[in-house]
Amino acid sequence: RPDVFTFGETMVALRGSGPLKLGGTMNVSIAGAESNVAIGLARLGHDVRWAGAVGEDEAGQLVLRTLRAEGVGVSGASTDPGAPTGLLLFEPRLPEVTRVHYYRAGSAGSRIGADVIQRAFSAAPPRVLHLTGITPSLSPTARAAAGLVLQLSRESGSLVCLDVNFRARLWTAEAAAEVLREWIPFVDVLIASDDELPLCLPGSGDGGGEGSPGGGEGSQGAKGTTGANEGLRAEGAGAGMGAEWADGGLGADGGLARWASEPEEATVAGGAGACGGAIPLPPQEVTGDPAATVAAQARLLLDQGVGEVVVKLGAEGATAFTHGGSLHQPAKPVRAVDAVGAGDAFVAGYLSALLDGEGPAGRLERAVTTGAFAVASPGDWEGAPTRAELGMLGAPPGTVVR
Ligand code: KDG
Repeated sequence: RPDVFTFGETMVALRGSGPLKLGGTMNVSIAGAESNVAIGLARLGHDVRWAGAVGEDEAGQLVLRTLRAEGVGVSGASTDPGAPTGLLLFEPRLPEVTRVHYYRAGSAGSRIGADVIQRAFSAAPPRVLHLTGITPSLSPTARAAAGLVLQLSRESGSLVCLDVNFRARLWTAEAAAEVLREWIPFVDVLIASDDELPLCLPGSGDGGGEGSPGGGEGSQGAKGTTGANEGLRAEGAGAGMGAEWADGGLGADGGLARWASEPEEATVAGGAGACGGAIPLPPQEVTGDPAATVAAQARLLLDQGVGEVVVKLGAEGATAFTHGGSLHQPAKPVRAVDAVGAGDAFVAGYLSALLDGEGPAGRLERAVTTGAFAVASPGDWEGAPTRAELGMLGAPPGTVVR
């Protein structure tokens, strides 16, 4: 079995060094939350497969060539002659605030269909399926594909990891909540920032029962974006997460069996949230104490069947919750260069340690480390560490590795 299968939209990414309207030069690369995770895992030596669609264009070739060069399996990827590869512009506006401009409505990646994904998944069911909440926002077909692969994972015994990754520029909180709540019963490891948790909790009037995650086409899907969407993404320094399990409850085996009942990034400038916008849904259980609110929300999700809830708390670090207890780990301090992609790096580190059979502390430690590498390096995935490089973090300033 491959270690990890993931799918989603990967775009050409152009990164400037200041305000876009002033012109100047841009760096050309690729970006996509799921392929960022895939590259992070491949750098750490895992067998990881990515599926998704690119246009029949040079941009698509850049995506596939880069993923291949990084050791990510792309045999399940497809080419759509009828649509272009999507485009993403990153505009750094402040040291810790990056503005994102999407040109992806109607792109090849957004038109991905369930049949292609089913073939890619079924060719080699993985130990772990990794999905993000970006994919269902792209189109009804992308949403259906994700729903189908969730179902297939259950049938094949693959562990399911979901990173909420709410993107306010792509859909509304209400539309996201409708999908995420449907998916929650299929999720083993849920990763979310604290402000994303309410999107996953049962809303008033929900039946709460477990149905199919398929998501009928034509139901609330993507917002139907037209051309450019802009978003403010503020991700910060230090991917958080050492410390205390209330009782060591995550299951020391670190095994990949579905947990019977069993974790991005960083400081968020101005409290904007990892998704760059306020999420207007009210938390289901609000107390005067934010930490208690998060813990209560995480418990509700555990009650919904999630094995483990990993909550990213920006500069405060991250906390993982299970039925057995909770573990908080502070962020690793690094000099922030570009925090975009830190959450994906965090997921890659977390899953890598999980695949290695590490216990909760080890998973969080690696997640924090890979997240910190991303924050300290320009680009979405370029700074991802190899296994041999993991120990570099924390070396004293001026260290030269000879
Ligand atoms: O996490 C970083 C990615 O989210 C970003 O680089 C591109 O996938 C992306 C998106 O949709 O925002």
